[in-house]
Amino acid sequence: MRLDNKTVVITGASSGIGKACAYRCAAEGANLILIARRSSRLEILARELIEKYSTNIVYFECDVRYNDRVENVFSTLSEEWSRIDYLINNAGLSRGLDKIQDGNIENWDEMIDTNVKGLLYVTRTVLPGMIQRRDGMIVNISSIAGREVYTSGNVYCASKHATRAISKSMQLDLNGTGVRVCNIDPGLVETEFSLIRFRGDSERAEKVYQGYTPLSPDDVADAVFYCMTRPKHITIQDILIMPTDQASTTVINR
Ligand code: 8X3
Repeated sequence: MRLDNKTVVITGASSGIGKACAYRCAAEGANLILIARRSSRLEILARELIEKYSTNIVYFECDVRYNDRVENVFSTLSEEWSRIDYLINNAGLSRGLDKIQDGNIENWDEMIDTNVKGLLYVTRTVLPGMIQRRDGMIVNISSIAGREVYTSGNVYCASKHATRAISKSMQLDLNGTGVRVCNIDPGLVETEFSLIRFRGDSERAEKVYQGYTPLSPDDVADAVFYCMTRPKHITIQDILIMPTDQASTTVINR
């Protein structure tokens, strides 16, 4: 099954897992609505994908922390883009790795506002159309940190536990509507995740992925694509995808 004539929204599409999903969906024939904070990157990505796969793409600079901006993106979509088949809620980030007693309030706000509230805002905006058509799928990219906590992971882990709870809640609330919800929890994926967490400290960030083979963004995009292409009577509710060398958030064979 390909994604020909399907429209896919991807948040956090400018890098990492979001970008890999954009590549995979474009390769499979989907039309893409790409959303991220960094529009210069989206512009380059859109150009590459159009050149390579001749797919239809629109992109929007939008910080999902702000509901009015999210609503504005979707209200400006033309008729041909208004039927959204898939929403990949990927936008998310981590800031800092500090004990809770040393926590930085701005970091906490940014993680909770993006990972939890941003996901809710986009979902709330896209869902009515899916419910009306009795068709659609939401894929929430959460994390192993949504299942376990680790020292100094506190608020990031809390935000991902929330994502997981929201996925489960959506599965309950949307039961019978025809809308499917998949939750994907990756372990360590080599992306800009750690560079952003450590605010550009590349030496510290690189260490996170040394001495073992982490997941690649394409590995996760592959799992997302698997969920997206199941027949309509099947929902993959939950996937935990880990590097073979990672047994838990803290047990890694380096
Ligand atoms: C990222 C995985 O273990 O660094 O979501 O929190 S972890």
